[in-house]
Amino acid sequence: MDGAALYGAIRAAVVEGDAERAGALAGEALRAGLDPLEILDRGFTSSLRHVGSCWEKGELYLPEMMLAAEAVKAGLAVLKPRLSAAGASKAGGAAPLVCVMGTVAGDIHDIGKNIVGTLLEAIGVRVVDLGTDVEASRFVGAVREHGANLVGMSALLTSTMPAMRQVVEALEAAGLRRGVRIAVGGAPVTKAFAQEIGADGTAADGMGALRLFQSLAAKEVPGAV
Ligand code: B1M
Repeated sequence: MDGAALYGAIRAAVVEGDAERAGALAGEALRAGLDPLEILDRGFTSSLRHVGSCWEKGELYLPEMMLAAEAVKAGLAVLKPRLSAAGASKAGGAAPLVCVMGTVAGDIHDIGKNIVGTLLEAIGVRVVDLGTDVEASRFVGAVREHGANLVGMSALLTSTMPAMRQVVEALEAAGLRRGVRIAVGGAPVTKAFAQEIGADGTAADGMGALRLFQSLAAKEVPGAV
């Protein structure tokens, strides 16, 4: 199969929620010499966005969206080692940094967070992944426990975006805010929102997140503890 046919097949596998086929196609696309970041973006995440808009229009049911997400995860698992290499070569360098990362309270979307985490690890950042539905107090505890100097939050729902502000406030209340740089992201998050809640920046995609974290790390980050 050529590139266009592979991307078509990946889209079909994601829409049909066929995780086994999605994983196999990710491997086939790598063997065909396609760029892992492009496979992720053109093949998998754009298909998931398509699934999301079909669901919004009532053309798909929630279980179908869940299966589509599982298919993307299967593809991501195959791409992960090669994505790490791509992230390292495109971003360059290595930084002795610790990032506490999580999807905020009330939100269980984790695909974007996992992609960002994978790329960060590729440039030498130690990522402490707290998972999904993470309360502000857990971010605070993890920053303290791991001496983190970076915090990354993800939110995909407009209703869970306010939880990001709560994390910033909780870090302030714990006296940890000055020691960390905070990045926020996820489809509904804007630059204006990031500024409004007192975060240090946001990015629209994985490579943007890498650039953001690198520029934040270049500023003086004393560490939380
Ligand atoms: Co959800 N969902 N979902 N969902 N879901 C959305 C977000 C939605 C936009 C769909 C739609 O209406 N079109 C909508 C939100 C509407 C809104 O709030 N305005 C929605 C809804 C409503 C819901 C439920 C409420 C549905 C329901 O139950 N009735 C429910 C909520 C559950 C909850 O969280 N409490 C729900 C559930 C689910 C599934 C479980 C089925 C599944 C998630 C599976 C999983 O993640 N394990 C799911 C999915 C798959 C989606 C869509 C289709 C795709 C999300 C995704 O993974 N995108 C989504 C539609 C859409 O986004 N268009 C949708 C791919 C991913 C790579 O992109 O996460 O944006 P993204 O990450 C990007 C960037 O944003 C950025 O880089 C990443 C890589 O490029 N980025 C960062 C992300 N985090 C970053 C952090 C950074 C920097 C950059 O710094 C720290």
